[in-house]
Amino acid sequence: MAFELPALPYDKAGLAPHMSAETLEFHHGKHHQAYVTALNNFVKDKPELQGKSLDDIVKMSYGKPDMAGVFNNAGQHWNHILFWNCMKPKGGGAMPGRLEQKIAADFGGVAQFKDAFKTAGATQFGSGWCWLVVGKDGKLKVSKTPNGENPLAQTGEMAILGCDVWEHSYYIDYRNRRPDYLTAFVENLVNWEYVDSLLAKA
Ligand code: MN3
Repeated sequence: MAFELPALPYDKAGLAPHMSAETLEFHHGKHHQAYVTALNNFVKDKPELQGKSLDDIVKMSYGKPDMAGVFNNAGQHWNHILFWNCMKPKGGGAMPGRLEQKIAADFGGVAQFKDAFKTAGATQFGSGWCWLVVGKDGKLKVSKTPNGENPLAQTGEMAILGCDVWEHSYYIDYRNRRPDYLTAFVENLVNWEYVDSLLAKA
């Protein structure tokens, strides 16, 4: 069965003014769609990928030079599915209590976590992602990855929040001001209830 571009869980204009309908039109409708199309073309030509889940393809193609094209597109499909679900109209604001307590325990406070997350995104050189991850030791941590890589591929750990810092995610709305985009993401876009639901599953 072919992979499909998931519908956005909100209206294209629903994240404005922090993320415009034009950004979502290109980012979801063009960029994410292109990853899905390319992934399906690889799967069609590679019997060993057929019938595999997206998680399996991400893990089995990571770090293999002959599977680089497969990995880049599978990784980006995985990353964007999380990213769209991690945002909502009128996002940001207060976190559910369980999530806030866990973040306070592992980072020393919500403000410290937000600083660490934004710094990871701002210092990722070139294209990539920043993450809030449930580590193997059960503690939350922040990380960053280049291009289409993600914690699932690198360590098998579960990301419960991801922010795209490829230029296509912010250049229409923020031009070169990646830190401003990261602040808007954390303060006005994140769906903390969704992040909390992933923490509960981890
Ligand atoms: Mn993107």
